[in-house]
Amino acid sequence: MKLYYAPGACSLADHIALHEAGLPFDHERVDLKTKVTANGADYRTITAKGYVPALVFDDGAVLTENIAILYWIAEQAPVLMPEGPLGHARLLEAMAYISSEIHKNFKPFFARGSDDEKKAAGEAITRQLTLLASGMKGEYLFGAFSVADPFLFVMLRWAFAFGLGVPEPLIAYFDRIKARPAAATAMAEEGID
Ligand SMILES: N[C@@H](CCC(=O)N[C@@H](CS)C(=O)NCC(=O)O)C(=O)O
Repeated sequence: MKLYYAPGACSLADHIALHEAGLPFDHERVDLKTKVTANGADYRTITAKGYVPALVFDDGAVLTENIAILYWIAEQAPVLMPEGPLGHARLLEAMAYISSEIHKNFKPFFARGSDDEKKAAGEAITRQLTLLASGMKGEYLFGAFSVADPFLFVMLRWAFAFGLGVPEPLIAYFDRIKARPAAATAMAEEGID
């Protein structure tokens, strides 16, 4: 299978999770401006959505959306998700919050929003990160590392890059994930630090 990614984009979460799961996979970079992949393919022929991530299986099936890809990875490596039906629902709950609330709020920073839009979005992100931090069960969101953690890691990486307020527990949390071999490998493969 192959992960299509852009360096430091939300696809970094899937990239880290695939390494955490120990799954063999290839990866190919996508230029999000031109929609051309490193091998010269038109990315829109791989997924009409045109955005990363996309995971292409050996039989040609294409899976998109961070929540779906991260959940699929956790199904292959159940150690990466909290146990039981409620645990699985809690994982989806956390990833839905990261995707539809936090990720969405970064839009003004990536799409040249006004200063007012960035200020409001930045404050909302800090509130949302604080809420997640208050529910943390230990070293990671659910105590043990799960696929929701690399997703939050990417949001934190962006928050630091844009100078947003990050609550204290998530600063140590960020460093903890960054020190994991899977994160170091994925970031080296994407050429970012
Ligand atoms: N709902 C999608 C959103 C993915 C997304 O926004 N990807 C961004 C990078 S973080 C992207 O590829 N943007 C380029 C574009 O939309 O043209 C998901 O969660 O997978």
